[in-house]
Amino acid sequence: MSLCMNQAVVKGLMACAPLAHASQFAQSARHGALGLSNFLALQLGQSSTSIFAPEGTPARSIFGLSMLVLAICATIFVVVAGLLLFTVIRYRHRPSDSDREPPQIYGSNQVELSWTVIPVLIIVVLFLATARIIFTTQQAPRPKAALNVVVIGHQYWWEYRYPKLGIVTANELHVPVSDPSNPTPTYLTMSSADTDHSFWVPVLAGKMDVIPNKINTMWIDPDKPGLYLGQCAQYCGAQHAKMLIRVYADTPAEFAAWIKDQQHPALQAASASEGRTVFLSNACVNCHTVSGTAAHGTFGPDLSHLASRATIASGAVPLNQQNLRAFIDDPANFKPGALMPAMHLSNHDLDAVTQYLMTLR
Ligand code: HEC
Ligand SMILES: [Cu+2]
Repeated sequence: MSLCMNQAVVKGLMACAPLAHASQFAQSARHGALGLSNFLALQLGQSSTSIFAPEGTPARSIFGLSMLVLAICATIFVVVAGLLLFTVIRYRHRPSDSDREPPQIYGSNQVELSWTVIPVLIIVVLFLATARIIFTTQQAPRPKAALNVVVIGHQYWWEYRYPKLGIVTANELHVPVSDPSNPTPTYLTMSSADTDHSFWVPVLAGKMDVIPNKINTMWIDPDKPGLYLGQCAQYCGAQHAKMLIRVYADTPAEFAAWIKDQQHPALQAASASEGRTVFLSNACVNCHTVSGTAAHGTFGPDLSHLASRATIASGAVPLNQQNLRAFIDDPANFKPGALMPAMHLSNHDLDAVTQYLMTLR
């Protein structure tokens, strides 16, 4: 985990420090350590996927730990580099030096003990601090009010199932905001339908691998309402980069309303009956489910409430009539390599089916 965390820090640094910030960085660095920590908090905290701006318990404890690791490593760097610099300058070659070799010292218990014992102590501290965070995160008592969501990774989209609520949705995860005085964390039970994926919403928690034939679990407890972004963090194929994660932390009222909407069977608007016929008479039904119809496919995302989502194709593009039509016409318009074939519908059918799907709130 500590290795993982270091990777996270490095990745976060690389991902969140665009070049435009380089000059500000230099400026802050000149103001010394305080400037640097301000820089980290302000500049890196601005990115919506910054590991330096945690908004939930697991992410916050991981952030604390990574700051400790960073501080210890920075101290070691300063001490070692300082001693090296001192030695290089103080004992540099001078014209007055003789060419004779200086006396060679073989074996020094003091020196050898110090460079064995000190690193061992540092490793023990890092190990204990990391183990403590792993245990407090994994063994945290699970409150009764906790929500359970099953997360299934697919090439290149996310399936979310709420077994107790009878809800199935895709790509946009809704969870209740968790009030620290009355926590309602969301427990994720995760597996994969095909290959390895990794669920990572940096502001909420660490990464969790999503692996076929294995069930992994994690929990999140966003304490502010809002949208939290993430990304599949394990290379899983051609469109891995467009396997985005959107977690909506809803207020209790919003969440209750969302549940109610999702529990309704899909709308059967009379105005869209032509598009429904196109949908039901094409291969769409083999891959997609629309509740209350004959479409029970599970290879692709559940479309029963497609129009209640803000994006399509796992966060690749915003949902609107134009994007939806272009996607159904040929998914490669946005996601070359997506596992939905271009269905070669006529323009007329394409318009009708797009209109139908836009009614599925
Ligand atoms: C062979 C299976 C297959 C068929 C047939 C198929 N799809 Fe898909 N569809 C998928 C997959 C897989 C995805 C997920 C693509 C991604 O995001 O990577 C998808 C995604 C979608 C999405 C975006 C859903 C979302 O929540 O982002 C829509 C809309 C959609 N399909 C509509 C249709 C329509 C309409 C038809 C019929 C004309 C159809 N599909 C036929 C497999 C299929
Ligand atoms: Cu993936």
